[in-house]
Amino acid sequence: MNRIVLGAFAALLLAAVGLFWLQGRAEVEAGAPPPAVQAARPTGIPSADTAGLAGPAPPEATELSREERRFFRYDRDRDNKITRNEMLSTRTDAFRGLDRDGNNLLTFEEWAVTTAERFDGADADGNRELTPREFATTAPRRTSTPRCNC
Ligand SMILES: [Ca+2]
Ligand SMILES: [Ca+2]
Ligand SMILES: [Ca+2]
Repeated sequence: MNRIVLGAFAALLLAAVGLFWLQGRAEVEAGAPPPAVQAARPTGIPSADTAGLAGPAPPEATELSREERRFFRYDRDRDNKITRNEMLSTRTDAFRGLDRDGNNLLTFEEWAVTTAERFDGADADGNRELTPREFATTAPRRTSTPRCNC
């Protein structure tokens, strides 16, 4: 008899647990956020019908005239005026290249440095004179490719 009562009690207990479980699950589903809507994924390469459409023109810089480019080459501070120093500053690098001792004075030797170096290079015996043979080494080199007379 006890077994029957115990079995019935166990069956009622299992039914109660099952009912409780089902009810708890239903409450969780009711409080759950709505399922995310799956956006339709594009397939293949996107395309659009652009016939008859035109986009905005891309930006373009205004073209400077040849004279404006020449002017701005000298106008270093872009104040639309060329000072004497700005005009002469274009010659500074060339002057400094010749002023070997850096004293801001240009001697004849410094000014004629290319010719002086060519003489010194040609004077093989170092006697400060060039023979015709030594002088011949100062001739400009000819290019091996013939010039086109087109
Ligand atoms: Ca200026
Ligand atoms: Ca000097
Ligand atoms: Ca010589």
